[in-house]
Amino acid sequence: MKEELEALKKQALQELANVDSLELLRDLKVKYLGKKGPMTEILRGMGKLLAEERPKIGQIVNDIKTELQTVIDEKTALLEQKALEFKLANEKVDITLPGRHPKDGHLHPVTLTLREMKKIFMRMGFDVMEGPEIENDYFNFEALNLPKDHPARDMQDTFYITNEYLLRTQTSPIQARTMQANEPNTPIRMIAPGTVYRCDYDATHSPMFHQVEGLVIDKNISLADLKGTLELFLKEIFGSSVKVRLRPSYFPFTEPSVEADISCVICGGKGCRVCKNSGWLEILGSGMVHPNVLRMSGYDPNKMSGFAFGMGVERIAMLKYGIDDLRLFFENDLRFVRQFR
Ligand code: 2NL
Repeated sequence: MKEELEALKKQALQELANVDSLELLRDLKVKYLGKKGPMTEILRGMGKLLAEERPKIGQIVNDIKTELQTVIDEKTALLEQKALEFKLANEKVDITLPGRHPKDGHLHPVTLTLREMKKIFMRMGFDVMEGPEIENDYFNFEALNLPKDHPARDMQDTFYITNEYLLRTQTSPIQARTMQANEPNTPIRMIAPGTVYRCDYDATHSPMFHQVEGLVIDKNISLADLKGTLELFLKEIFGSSVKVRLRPSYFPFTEPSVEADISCVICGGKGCRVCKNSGWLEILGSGMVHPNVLRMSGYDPNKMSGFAFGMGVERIAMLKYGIDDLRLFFENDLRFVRQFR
C-alpha cells in the first residue's frame, strides 16, 4: 500500500512538473485530488484495512494530498505570472502613436468680421454695448425720431410680436437705452453690435443679419469728426489705399445725414460688375444725431452734439472676402464655411 502510494505521488509530481498550461494543471488536480481520484478512493476504502494500519495510511494519504496541493498552488502562481507576462508583452499599446482627434472647428466669417470691426473701434476708445433682441416700440422707433405712422417705419419691414413688442430692426435702441441710463449730457463713445431682424429675403437681404452702429456725443462734435472716424475705420478694415467719399442722404434719426462710399475693393475703382462700373461701393449710413433724438434721451442739443453711423456686418464681410450672395452665410454648407478657417 505504502509503495503504491509512493508510486502514485511520484507519477503525480512528474506529471505536474511537465505541465505548462493552467488548463492542464486544472485537469491534473481533478485527476489526482478530485472526488473520483485515487486519493479519495483510498480514503473511502480505509474500512477494509487493518485497524492499526488505518492511521498510518491516512496520515500518508493526507501528507501526499497536502504536498500535491502545495505543488499545484506554486505551479498555478507560476503559470498565472507567465500568462500575465505574455499578455503584457503582446498587448502593449504604442503610446507614441499620434491620437485620432476630432476635426477642429473655427469661427464663422460673420463672427470673424464682427470681431475685427469691434477691435478697430475698441482701439479708438469706443465702448461695446449690447441690448435685447426683443425690443419695444419706444426704443426701436419712438426714441429715434420715428413716431407712430411715420412713413420710414414701413422701410424696415418689422417683425412684430405684439402691438408693443417686436424684433429689433437695428441696434440703435441699444444706444437710446445707453443715453437714457446716463446722467444728462454725459459724453458717449460707443458701438452697438448685434443681430437684427427685417422681413426681407433675397441675394442681398436676410431676415436675420448683423449690424454695428456707433454713437459719439460730446461738446463740439462735428461732421469732420464723423468723417475722420469713418475714414480711419474703413482704411483699417479694407486697407490703407481705400478712398472714402460722403454723399448727402436721409435718415429720420440724423440731420444732416450722409452715406459713405469706398472705392471699389474688387476693381480698385476702375469699374466692374460689383460696383456696376461706378468705381464706388455703398458701405454705410451716418449723420449728425437729430436734435429730437438727443432731447428725448436727456441730452441738450444746445450744449451737446454727436454723430452716429450704422453698417451691415455681412455687407462688410462680402466685400472683404469677395462673396456675391448673402444667403451663403446662413445655409450652413460646410464647403463654404470651411474656406474661412
Ligand atoms: C444704415 C444706417 C444709421 C444711425 C444708423 C443712430 C443712432 C442713434 C442716433 C442717431 Cl442713437 N443715429 N444710428 C444713424 C445713421 C444711419 O444706419 O444704413 N445702417 C445699416
